[in-house]
Amino acid sequence: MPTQMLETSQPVAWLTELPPLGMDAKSIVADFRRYFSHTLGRDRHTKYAYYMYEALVLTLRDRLWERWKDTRYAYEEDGGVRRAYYLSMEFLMGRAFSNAMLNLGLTDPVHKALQDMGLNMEELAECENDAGLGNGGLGRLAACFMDSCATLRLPVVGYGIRYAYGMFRQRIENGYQVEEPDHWLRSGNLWELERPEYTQRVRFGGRNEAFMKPDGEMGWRWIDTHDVLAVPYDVPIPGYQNGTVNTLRLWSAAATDEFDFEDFNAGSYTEAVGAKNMAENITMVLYPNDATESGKELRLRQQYFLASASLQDVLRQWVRVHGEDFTNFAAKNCFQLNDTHPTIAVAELMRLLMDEHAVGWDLAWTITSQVMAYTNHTLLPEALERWPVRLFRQLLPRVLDIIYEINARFLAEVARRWPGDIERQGRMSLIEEGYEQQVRMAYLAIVGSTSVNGVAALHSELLQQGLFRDFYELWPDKFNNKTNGVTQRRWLADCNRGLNTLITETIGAGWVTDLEELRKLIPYAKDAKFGAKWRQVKHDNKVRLAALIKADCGVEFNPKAMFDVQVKRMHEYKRQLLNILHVIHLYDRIKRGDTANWTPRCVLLGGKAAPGYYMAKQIIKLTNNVAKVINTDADVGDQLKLAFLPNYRVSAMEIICPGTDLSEQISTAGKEASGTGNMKFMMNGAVTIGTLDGANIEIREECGDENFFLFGLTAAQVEERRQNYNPVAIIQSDPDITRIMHLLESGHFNQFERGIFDPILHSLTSSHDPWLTIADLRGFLDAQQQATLAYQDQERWTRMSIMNTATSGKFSTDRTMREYNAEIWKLKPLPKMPLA
Ligand code: 26Q
Repeated sequence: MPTQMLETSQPVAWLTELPPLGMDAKSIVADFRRYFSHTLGRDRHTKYAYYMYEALVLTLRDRLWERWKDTRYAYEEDGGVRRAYYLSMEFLMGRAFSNAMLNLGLTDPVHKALQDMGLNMEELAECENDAGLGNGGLGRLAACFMDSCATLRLPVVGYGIRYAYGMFRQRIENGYQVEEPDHWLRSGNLWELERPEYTQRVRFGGRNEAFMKPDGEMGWRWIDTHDVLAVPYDVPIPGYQNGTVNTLRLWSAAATDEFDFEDFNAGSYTEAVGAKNMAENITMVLYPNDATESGKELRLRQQYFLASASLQDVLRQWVRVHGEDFTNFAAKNCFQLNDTHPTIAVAELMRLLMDEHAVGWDLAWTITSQVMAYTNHTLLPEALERWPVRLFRQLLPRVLDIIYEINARFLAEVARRWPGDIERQGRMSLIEEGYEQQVRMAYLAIVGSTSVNGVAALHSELLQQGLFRDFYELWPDKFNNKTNGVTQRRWLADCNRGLNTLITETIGAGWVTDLEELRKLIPYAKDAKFGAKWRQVKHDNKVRLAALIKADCGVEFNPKAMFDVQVKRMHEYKRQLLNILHVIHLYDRIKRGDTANWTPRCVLLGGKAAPGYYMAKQIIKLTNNVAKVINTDADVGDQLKLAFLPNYRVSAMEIICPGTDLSEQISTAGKEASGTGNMKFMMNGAVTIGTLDGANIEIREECGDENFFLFGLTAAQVEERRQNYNPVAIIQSDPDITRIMHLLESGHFNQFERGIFDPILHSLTSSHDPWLTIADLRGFLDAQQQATLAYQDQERWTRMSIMNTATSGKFSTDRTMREYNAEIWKLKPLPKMPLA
């Protein structure tokens, strides 16, 4: 880490201000050649595409770097512009290469440059590992938000963790999921810039000590701590062809120097190195659960590490400009908490302001509760984060004291509002009593924030009426909805080049930054010539997807068949099982010769199961076993195929969603907060078969009932049905369902693996099945039949497909970010940049 400060050598302007780099093919070729030979030292004997990729990235990177600096300077104007910080344990960025090219406006010049050099773009792009620093929806949402903020020129900084191992890689062995570590940094990461000069120190352990402050008040010191360094790595986030490059700052843990000194001086070299390991463990691995991993100490360390390092970083920048005067802090800063994971920031900001910056409780609380905003992403009560008080006391004693004080003051407010309502105080307390006391992180987030939002209309409504009802009664104005979105740059313009070209030829390119413009396609839905071109693009995308499936699953998908896709994390509430039951039904029909007027289908599933989630893993196994039976049965042939794509990830979705006809969004109503895969499919012209859950409701509102296959109980009906649910009666009274269940129970899909699917069968037939799979099965089979009929009429299907794309404008994160900004952040867009 650099320590020597500049004294006599000052960086004068001409030293750091360079003339703009060329944005044409010729300049790119020149830089590429120089990087390849001079920087990388490669020659004509090179055998690895990676070095070509590296030379190209270095070329692109220079062009990012120069815009990045301009953006940083713009942030500093007028003593610093008001900023928002997006705090998230996950940023599921995927690949950066193609996106950087698109957003820099270099796609065509680089294409030409590579052509001139005789190189293949796809081959080079394949060299990049996905940055898989997230589990699924919540992490990818953060990534889409970053793209939209940069495109809207909003001064937003992302703060996250630079995990050495991202989301595990999934292999399938004998039908079962096997997890492998994702060492994504092995060959380095050209997209990041280490910034050791902004290292922060994060404390753990130790104890609280009281002392008398000069003014006679009592103060607290947190002493005997074990400290860890947080080293930032900055990742550039380019806006779409606007010269703005925002920052994603990812923290990596490192041992402090004194860590080593103490132990080295005691003569224990190995213990010292061991201790170093302990510190650096903090950012070693992403927790692969997309629900809470209860009570894991390392996870709490990660959360505090992110919150503390990020807040200290912001306070450092504040103090550098404003000194220790915090009166304007809330006017210039706000923090969006991506779920409860970084919520400890509420207590940590209180601690830093009071203990490190001598601010009194009242001002510290005014600031904190004005700058924090909380987004909830789940309705499953069991997924609400709770941490044992014992763990807090041991790891973060000073922070725990502050949480207790926040709680005491909060409960006094509750008592003032509802005098004598002890039960309500117990319900609303930040501390859950019981066998083991727990901190309720969601309640800490609500109490400490100025805004609480859900991620789709239904979800926000259910939060207010259910999970957070008491809080909604107390503070109705805090609660609001911000329906999710996805960025159309990655999820249409870049991943679906064919459709991009067709759309742009037809209605111009305005949709890339204003997705509502896709509505201009509506008149073309009835245009036969346009429809034929639309079908051709979809066909080409299906050919590409089929090649991926052939390569990774060994299964042949015929592009003429309907491509029916469900890719997402494996979860019982998402009901991949319901999908499999339909596939078994189709298989059963084929075997019975009930195939008059048949429409061939290729069904694709993909998704990771949390390593400890037994049922989710069994569902993967079932999918693979059913696939094997179907795909090897000569009677079935091309009429039906089933494949499970291993290692579902961002870069796979970029090939999957353009080639999908039918998008499966079939969660139990009231369980999927929003969903965002549903939006990617819609944008790429897939038609949805789905329940009235999450953002499906809004998708259907936008595209129209006639362009959506609806089935299933509503959220309200689901709650009612639980009271008297008898799946066995449903099975017995419906011959189709009887046969499906019989095939499963007879062991037809597990001939030599007796009993392995018993737990699945048991859950399906239990009157306590929380996901009510059998209750929705009849409706699902009927809706699937409707989809089949619609697909047989290719003109009709094409109209539905076009209408889905044409009405997907609402689901751009540009819209989502505008809403966050208008109602929560209130940021002024940065001025137009010189190098747009
Ligand atoms: C928490 C504590 C300890 C370990 C792990 C976790 C953890 C990690 C990830 C808990 C939850 C997650 C991820 C949740 C998630 O992805 N939720 C999804 O968020 C999307 C974006 O809002 C929604 O569209 C989905 O409906 C929602 O399921």
